[in-house]
Parts: sequence; C-alpha cells; structure tokens
Amino acid sequence: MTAVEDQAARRAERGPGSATRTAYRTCPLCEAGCGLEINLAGERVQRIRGDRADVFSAGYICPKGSTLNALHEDPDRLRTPLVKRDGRWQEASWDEAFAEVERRLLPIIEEQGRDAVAVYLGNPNAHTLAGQLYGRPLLKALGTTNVYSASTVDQRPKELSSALMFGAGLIVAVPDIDRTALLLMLGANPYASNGSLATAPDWPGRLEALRARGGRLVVVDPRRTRTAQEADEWVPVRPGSDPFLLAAMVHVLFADDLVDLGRIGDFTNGLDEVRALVAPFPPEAVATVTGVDATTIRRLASDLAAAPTAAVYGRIGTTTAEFGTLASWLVDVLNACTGNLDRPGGAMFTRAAAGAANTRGAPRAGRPVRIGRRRSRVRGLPDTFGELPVVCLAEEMDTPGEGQVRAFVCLAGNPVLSTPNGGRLDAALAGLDFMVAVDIYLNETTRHADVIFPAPSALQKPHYDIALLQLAIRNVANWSEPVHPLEPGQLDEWEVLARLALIAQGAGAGADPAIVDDLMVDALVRSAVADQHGPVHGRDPEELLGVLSPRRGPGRILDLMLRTGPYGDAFGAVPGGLSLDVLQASPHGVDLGALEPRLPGGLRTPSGMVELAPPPLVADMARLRAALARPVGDGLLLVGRRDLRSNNSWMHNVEVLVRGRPRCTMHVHPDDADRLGLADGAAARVTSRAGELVVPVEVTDAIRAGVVSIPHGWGHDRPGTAMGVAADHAGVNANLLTDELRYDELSGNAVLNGVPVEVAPA
Ligand SMILES: Nc1nc2c(c(=O)[nH]1)N[C@H]1C(S)=C(S)[C@@H](COP(=O)(O)OP(=O)(O)OC[C@H]3O[C@@H](n4cnc5c(=O)[nH]c(N)nc54)[C@H](O)[C@@H]3O)O[C@H]1N2
Ligand SMILES: Nc1nc2c(c(=O)[nH]1)N[C@H]1C(S)=C(S)[C@@H](COP(=O)(O)OP(=O)(O)OC[C@H]3O[C@@H](n4cnc5c(=O)[nH]c(N)nc54)[C@H](O)[C@@H]3O)O[C@H]1N2
Ligand code: SF4
Ligand SMILES: [Mo]
Repeated sequence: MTAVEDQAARRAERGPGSATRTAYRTCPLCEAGCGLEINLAGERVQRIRGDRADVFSAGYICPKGSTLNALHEDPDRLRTPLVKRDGRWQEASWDEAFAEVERRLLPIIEEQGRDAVAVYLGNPNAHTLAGQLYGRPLLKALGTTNVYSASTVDQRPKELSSALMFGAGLIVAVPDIDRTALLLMLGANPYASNGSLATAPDWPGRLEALRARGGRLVVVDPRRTRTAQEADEWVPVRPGSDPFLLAAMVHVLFADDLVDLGRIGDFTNGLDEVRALVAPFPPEAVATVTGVDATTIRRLASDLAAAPTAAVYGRIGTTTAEFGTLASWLVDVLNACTGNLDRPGGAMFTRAAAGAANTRGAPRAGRPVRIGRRRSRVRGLPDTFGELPVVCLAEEMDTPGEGQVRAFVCLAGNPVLSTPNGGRLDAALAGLDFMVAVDIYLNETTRHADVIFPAPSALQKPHYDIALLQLAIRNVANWSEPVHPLEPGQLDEWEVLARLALIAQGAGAGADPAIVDDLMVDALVRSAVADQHGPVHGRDPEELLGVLSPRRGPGRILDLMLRTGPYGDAFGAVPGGLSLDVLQASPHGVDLGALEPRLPGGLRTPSGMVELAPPPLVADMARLRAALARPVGDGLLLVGRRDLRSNNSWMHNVEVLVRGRPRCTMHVHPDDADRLGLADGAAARVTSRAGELVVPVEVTDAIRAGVVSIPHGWGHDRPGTAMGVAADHAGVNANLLTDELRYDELSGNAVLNGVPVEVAPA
C-alpha cells in the first residue's frame, strides 16, 4: 500500500464522525512534567508525542509519557467500585460502595477511636489535583494520628532540612542546572528518573548542554549510572556515607579559608556553629567510611569554591539513609558557604504561580518547625509535619493493645511493594478489620481492601502540578484539560475523597461532595482576603466567590490560587495577570521566566534569616560524630536503582515498558561475584534481617565492590491481584529486604539504601 492509500484506508476504518483533533496535556507520571501532544481520531488516541511548543519541555518525552493511552485502555484498570463480600470481589455501584464504607468504618471509629484508622498517601498524590487539594480535608475528617505517606520513604529529610533552614518543607533550593558551571550531584540518576525535587523536563539534554558550554558534572554514587557515565567524574562513594563526605568538604572550606557566603551573609545565622560542627571531620578522618580518599575530597571542595558558579544537589541516595537529614542540610551548607545559595547558576528558589509558602503571608516571618508533637504508639517515633514515619505502619497494625490500627485507608499507594519490610506489612494488612483503597489497579496492596474506588485514568483528569511546579528550575505554569470525559456516572477522584471525608465526619454515605468543595473554597477565600500581604487583602469574600462561581472542583480552587499568587490578576486589580482562563488559553504553558534571587524576602523562618545551624541539626551531629568511631564493616550493602521504563510499583502492566530483557535483577561487582560463586544470569539468594528473596544476578563493573543493587517496585507474584502483564514480568520485591527498624532518627525517614545483606548462590 502507498502512504496515501494507507491513510485513506485508515480514514475509512475510523468511519464517519471520527474527526481528528489534537489535545495538549502535561504528563503526570513523574516530576519532569513534560508537555504531550495527543492526536485523536474521534475518541481514540492515535499517537502521543512530546509537545514541541511546550514552554518548558520543548518536545522532550520519555518512553513512559507515550503510554498514557495504554494505561487508559488497559483492560486491568479498574472502572467500577469493587466490594469484597465473603472473600470475593463484586462490582458495586458508587452508592453501594460508599454505603459499605460507612457500614464498616464508622463502627471501628466509634468503638476504638479515630486513631484505629491509618491512612497512607502514596506517591501519585503529589501528581494529582485530587491528592493535592482534597487529601487534607479527608485527613481532617478522619482525625487520626496515624497518617503516613510516601514522603517518609523518600524526601522527608530534604523537606525537614529545608524547613529548618528556609522556613517550609517545600522551600527547597533547586540546582540551577541551565546556568551552573559545576554541578555536584549525589545519589541521583536523572537519566533514569528524570529528576526529583528539581522539576525540569529533559534533564539529560540539560546536563549535556551544561557540559557543552564548558561546565562540569561530578556524580557521587556507589553505582556508575548512566548519569555518572555522562559525567566528567564519578565518585564511587560507600552507601550511607554522604554526610561524612559533605561534612569533610565543608571542613576543607573553613580550613582553607574558602568560605564566602556572598550576598546572603547579611541575613544568615549560624556560620560559626557550622565551623565548629565540621571540625571533627577532616578529609583524612572520613576517607575509610566514605571510600573516597582525602585528596579527592579536598579537590572536590576547592573546585566548588573556585567555580564561577556551582550547585550541589542530593537526592534519593542521600535522603533514604541513616543520616538523611544531615546530608540534605550539608548539601545546602555547601551551597551557602561557596556563595552559591540564591544566585544564578547556584541553588535557587522557585517563584511558583500557585500554592507556595514563600509567596504568601509576611516576608521573613514564619512559625517554628515542630518535630514530635505526636509520637507513634509502639516505638514512640516522632511525627514531622503531622505525619508519622511509614517505618511504623506495620507494627501499628500488628501490635495488639489500646490504640492498635484496625482499619486502613490507602490512597494511590502500594506500600506492600514500596515500604521497608513489605512482607510484614503484607501480613499485617491481611489481619485488619477493614480497608478501603482508591486506586486504578487490584494490586499487591489493594488486594487486601474490602472496598476499592477506581480513580479515573490520567487522560480523564484535569492537571496542574501544584507541588512540583514549586520546585521547578524555571518559573512556569501549565494547565491540562481532560482529554477524555468521565464515563456516565463515574466520579472524579476528588469527589471520591470528598465523599470519604463526609462519611468520616458522620454526614452520611449519600452526602454531596460539593459540600466539601464549597467549604474549602470559602475558607481559602477568607484566608486570602485576611492576608495583609496578599493582593486581595480587605476585599469582600462574596465578591471573589462570585467571580470564581462558574467553576467547581479543583479548577475553582486553582483559579483562586493563581489569581492570588505572585503573578495573579488579583481578581481584576492586576490587569493581564494570571488566572485559570489565561492558562486555559495557553495549552503549551506560560513561561514566567528564569529563576531570580528571592532571599531574604522568600524566607519564612521565624528569625527571617537563613538558619545555617538549626538546633535539631546541631544536636543530630552528635550521632554522626559517634558513627565516625564505628568500625567500617566489610559486609555487602544493598542499594536500589531506577529504570527509565519503570515507575515505582505500578507501570509494569504496560507491555511496551516491560518487554525485553528482565529489569528486576541484582547488580553485583565481578570481584564479589567471583568471591561468592555467583554467575551472570544465575539466581542468588539474598537475606537481610527483615526477609529474603531469590533474584537473577547481573555481573557488572558499574557498581562499587561490596555493594549490590536491586530495583524496587517489583514482586507482582502475589495471589489475588489482577494485573496480567505485570504478573508475567513479576520480578521480586526488594522491600522484603529493607528493614523497618532502620530509619533516620531526625526525620523518621526509612533507610532504603545501604541495607546489610548476605548473598549466596540459590
Ligand atoms: N527500596 C526502595 N523502595 C522505595 C524507593 C526506593 O528508591 N527504594 N523509592 C520510594 C519512593 S521515592 C516512593 S515515592 C515510593 C512510592 O511508593 P507508593 O507511594 O506506594 O507509590 P507507587 O509505587 O507509585 O504506587 C502508586 C499506586 O497508586 C496507583 N495509582 C496510579 N495512578 C493513580 C491515580 O491517578 N490515582 C490513584 N488513586 N491511584 C493511582 C497505582 O496503581 C499504585 O497502586 O516508593 C518508595 N520505595
Ligand atoms: N523511570 C523512573 N523515574 C522515576 C521513578 C521511577 O521509579 N522510575 N520514581 C520517581 C520518584 S518517586 C522519585 S523520588 C525520583 C527519584 O529520583 P533519583 O533520586 O534520581 O532516583 P534514582 O534513579 O533511584 O537515583 C538514586 C541513586 O542513588 C544511588 N545511591 C544509593 N545509595 C547511595 C548512597 O548512599 N549515596 C549516594 N551518593 N548515592 C546512593 C543509587 O545507586 C541511584 O543511582 O524518581 C522519580 N522518577
Ligand atoms: S520524563 Fe516523566 S513527565 Fe516526561 S514523559 Fe517521561 S514520565 Fe512523563
Ligand atoms: Mo519518590
């Protein structure tokens, strides 16, 4: 067939009424936020590719982004609520499913108290409007202390150090990778992950541009990742030792008189304390524990000081570790001490269009960070920002006694595969009295539920990255309309969360979700007009509500956030300012410019200063000093890894992403393989305190000797799940090995990297 005939045949096949159209939307799958161009014929998606006109991603896309339609059409994706009766799943109407929640959940709350219900908010909540806006009212309605989220298997240490230094968990200094002359990256592999806590589409292209303009990239990682391969230098650090390395680098800056705060010196506290805190960490003292020689450490420090601009950036490898908060803090101490904090080419602060703590309220004023207002029942671990560490979740369920968790609400999470000692959690979930999940699959976690509410597919939801755009390396705003409508009678995810909130409040299973929505927008408008520093101070709330009124749901709230945000139209007071109308008219996004210095006005610490030595971090340094005296063991340490075609625990049901050679293997260095008698392709038995598994071995010199690596998110071999493709590519659950007894004491974050394991041929 010629191309013309081919086209004609396809047109004939689609039949009449199948007009073609193009939709644009932001990919919600990871933090990069790429713009997608989606071609449809009638209601069918024909092709998804990168949107070349997108103001931020300029056409970049990864293999996951083009699978949004495969996810939408996946026959295993849940489309109706499911209710389990006598151990068997039955499809139910929405009303029946909510009635079941009311019937089973309320007696538990009444008889055993609100803390008998635990909630887990999984990673996609950071990527959905429902999770961003309606999670909070649900938590409030449930009123439980037992709130857990993916944050404590991820970035809690960075949020905590940022809150202590700058005033809020999302006031994070992001590396200005487009302008820096030297990027020192620790524990991140953006060639696979596309970046995290530094939102930018096309990290690979940006890193290549950095090198092309004469800049340098140094990667600190126990594995020679793709990012390390592309770098000027790879520093194969021992797992868990980043804070020693970073403290020694700060030590060198002081010892060699290289400290220069630059313009932030006028509003920075604690420099002398930092000098004293790093005194016990000269490079020679940390060489053994880090596996990095003193000469290299000195050179890394002096290079950083000498570079015209430089940014230090640490991610998962540094946060999911025993001293994760100290490492996260020391990253920014280095940025500050080399004069790179808040300057172009250094580590900067986004000025987000909506929702940011540092664009609201009084500049240079804030409330103190309180850690440990509540404690977990069993181990007494402290909360941070109102959440308990997820390392406590299983024990709160399986340890009898007053206050034991008996019911579980799981929102967009798969903690059986994502949290440490997933085996214990799996067993604990099986013993609960009641569980409700909001998810798109019947998977390793949701199989334990009694009621599952399906969330719409990404193509059926509107989108705006409220959280991730606060961490962007360029100021942008991007709204996406749904590509497909909801099915008749189908609820949007926010409506599900709102109805669950109403049930928990006692308003009944049939209550209208609009009640929650109206209350929220009302409260937000009132707080906006009360903000003396805000653009609508003193205005009549009814007037604003009237302007917002044509919209409902997330769009209405976002419109309010945009209009009262730093670029907003302030409800007419700033002609030409941002509103949702403006974003709707800009399908490729709105570019709000490169990052600009934001300090000191963007600080929200109580002192109004950058706090270089906040008391909780100063106190925690005692733990690091003590650890320096520990003998360095020679046992094997387990770390994780990510693959570009995978996404945490849930995209393994997409055939095009999982086909080809299996990705869930254990990387082992050739020396270790020889010593242990492990052959490439053979199976190894891996054992830790928490559990054991058998995994295929991949021998590779792209990993430090003494370290093995297994990716997380696999292990789709559990009975009672309904993910056919994933089951054919099951892999193993690396979190059977990670240990819920290992955590960063300050933040409660899980230790997922550097877990001691024993390995033998299986
Ligand atoms: N060993 C090890 N473990 C790790 C990590 C590691 O590096 N090593 N990384 C950790 C990190 S950084 C994270 S963030 C966590 C993530 O772990 P989780 O918080 O468990 O998140 P996911 O694995 O992404 O699972 C998301 C769930 O949400 C469902 N889902 C997908 N889209 C939607 C939606 O739009 N709405 C709803 N309601 N549900 C949806 C999926 O089916 C899946 O069940 O894993 C952590 N676990
Ligand atoms: N393709 C894909 N993309 C993703 C995800 C995914 O699962 N797949 N998940 C998303 C999520 S939720 C997140 S949070 C981000 C994470 O984004 P990244 O932080 O970039 O995640 P990783 O690719 O796991 O890179 C972590 C690196 O840390 C290294 N490492 C392990 N231990 C240590 C250590 O002790 N010190 C140092 N210096 N390095 C260490 C590991 O070898 C690994 O190369 O990725 C997001 N993007
Ligand atoms: S990099 Fe992330 S946001 Fe971009 S297409 Fe891939 S999954 Fe989507
Ligand atoms: Mo994450």
